[in-house]
Order: sequence, then structure tokens, then C-alpha cells
Amino acid sequence: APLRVAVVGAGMMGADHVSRITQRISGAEVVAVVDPDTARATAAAATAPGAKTYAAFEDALADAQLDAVIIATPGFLHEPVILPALEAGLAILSEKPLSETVESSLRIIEAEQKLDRPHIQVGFMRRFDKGYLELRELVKSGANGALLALHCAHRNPSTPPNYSESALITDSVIHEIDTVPFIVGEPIVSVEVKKPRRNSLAPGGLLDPQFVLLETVSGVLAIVEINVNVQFGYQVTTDAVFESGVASIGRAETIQIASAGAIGQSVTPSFKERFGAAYDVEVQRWVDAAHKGEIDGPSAWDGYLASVVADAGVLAQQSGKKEPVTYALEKPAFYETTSSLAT
Ligand code: ISE
Repeated sequence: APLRVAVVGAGMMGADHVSRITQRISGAEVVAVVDPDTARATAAAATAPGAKTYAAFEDALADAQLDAVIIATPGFLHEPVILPALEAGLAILSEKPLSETVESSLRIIEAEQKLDRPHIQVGFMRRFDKGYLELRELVKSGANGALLALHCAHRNPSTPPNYSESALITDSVIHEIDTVPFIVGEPIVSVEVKKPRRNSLAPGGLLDPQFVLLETVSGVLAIVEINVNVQFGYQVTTDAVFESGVASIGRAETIQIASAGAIGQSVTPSFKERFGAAYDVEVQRWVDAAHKGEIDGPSAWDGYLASVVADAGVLAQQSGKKEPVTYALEKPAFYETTSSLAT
């Protein structure tokens, strides 16, 4: 029988997951869409025949005979859904970040470890993107010698309301905080933040762009340009500097057209298009694994690690200094998984 999924949060990402499951994923159906904004819930549910709408997750849990939940609310609202979902034994796909604070991430992994096995997969979709996977293989192969540094550009057209300076780290750079150790194969040990001249087009005085320097154990340095009011589109690229070569991912693979005295190529408008294929693979693998009582992607442990680095990053934004990253916990045996995409 198909996995009975509730999608909690019917914003851009939640609505995208509803149509993804309904139109492109096999082995799952959306039976509940949860959002306190009834109009939003109804609009998202319209693409899923048979889905009911609920104002609160508890109502869906009591009514809809759920097997699984996708959580696509803002990060600070993840824990109040994750904890009852764990208690109900559901398969969980939580959008990033797992949570916005280390304390909350710790509560989540403690609650999860009361179960027999990991139930939570975290929506770090870049781990499913072809470019990142190829780069990770290239690093492992050693074909170009050792990896020395990464230039990462993370550009968004504009920021949503309520987006704050710390969100640059906790909501946006959290992706590089996850992918850098994934590519390099070792943890981040320090974070430093530099703030160039402000883009006057950034709303509310936001100090945008920023450069976030992530350093790994062996000294690989990732320089992340977080730049979220670029106006022109959604662009995420990485250039990897090796001892004997440079590798680049994320440049537009679309047609290049020369016309009227210029050469042009389109830029994806949002993360939905840039990472659409990665989201499809992520959700299909999550569904297939859930049928077997497993996860197949980054775990809540990866979510916890990222939250520790993000904490140091927010501190570094304030202090202007290089901040060390200290992980209070060793990886519990509970989180040893067979998924090639978990840490
Ligand atoms: C958003 O929540 C995402 O996850 C996007 O991938 C990222 O580019 C954006 O900056 C975040 O706000």
C-alpha cells in the first residue's frame, strides 16, 4: 500500500512537495495538508486527490492514519511537529534546518534515540544533486591531488519577510555547512564572517552580502559568498581548487543563445528549479526507504552537526572573529546507517 503522508506547512516548499509526491513519486500519497492558513492548505491540497486539510498537525495525526510526515514549516517550528511524529513512530522528512538551535537539535536526537532506529531524514537536498555527488567522488578519487579550497556562491534573487542577519547562516549557509563536510569528508572546525559593502537593495538594513569562511580539520578552506538580494535569479555554484586541477559545478546547463549582439543563458528563478531533480531523488529515496523501515539520506545526526556549526557562525557574525566549532557529542552507534548519503 502507498505510504500515507502528511505535508505540514503549505508554503512554497510544502506545496512543491505535495505536487511532487502526487505527480512524480511512486509508493506514496498525500492524505493530509496541514497549515493554519486554510486558504494556503486548500490551494496546496488541490493538486492531491483525496488529501484533507487540517489547521494543526495533532488533528491530522488523530484523523488521517498517517505513516509519514514531511515538515516544511520554518525551522523554528520543526521541533513541535517532530516530537509527536517520533512518538507516533512516523517516517519523517524534515526540511532543513533540523532546528534553529543546538538545544532543540539535541532534544530531537535524544527523543529519536528512544526508538529502535533512526526515523528522521533531513532535507539537505544538495546531497542528492548530481554535481555535488560528482565533486565528492572526484575528491575521494584523488585524481587531481588533494583538495585545497572551495569557492562557493549562494545567491538568491531576494529575501522573504522576517529574514534576519542570523538567517543568512541558519537558513541559507546551512546548506554549505552541510555540503562542505559531505564533499571534503571531514568536519568543520572553525567559522569566520567578513562583511563587505552592503547591497542597498537588501530590505530592512540587512547586511547582505557576507563571506563565510568554513575551515575543515585538515585545513581545507571554503569561502562562501552568501548574497541573497541579487535580483537576477537563483544561482548556486562551487569551484573546487585541487593540487593539480580545478572543478566547477552549478553553472547553467541550459542552451546558450547568441543574438542581437549578446550571448545569453537563462538563470533558474528559485531553488525549486535549480534543485528540482535533487528533490525528486531525495523524496523517492525517502519513500522507498520508509517502506523498509529505514532512512536513505542525511540523518538527524547530520542536522545536529550543522546546528553546531551554525551556532558558531552566528557568533562569528557578531564577534568578527574566527570562532572554533566544538561538538559536545561523539556520534552515537544509533546513527550508523547503511545510507551512502548520511554521515
Ligand atoms: C531557503 O530556505 C533554502 O533552503 C534555499 O535553498 C536557500 O537558497 C535560501 O537561502 C533559503 O532561505
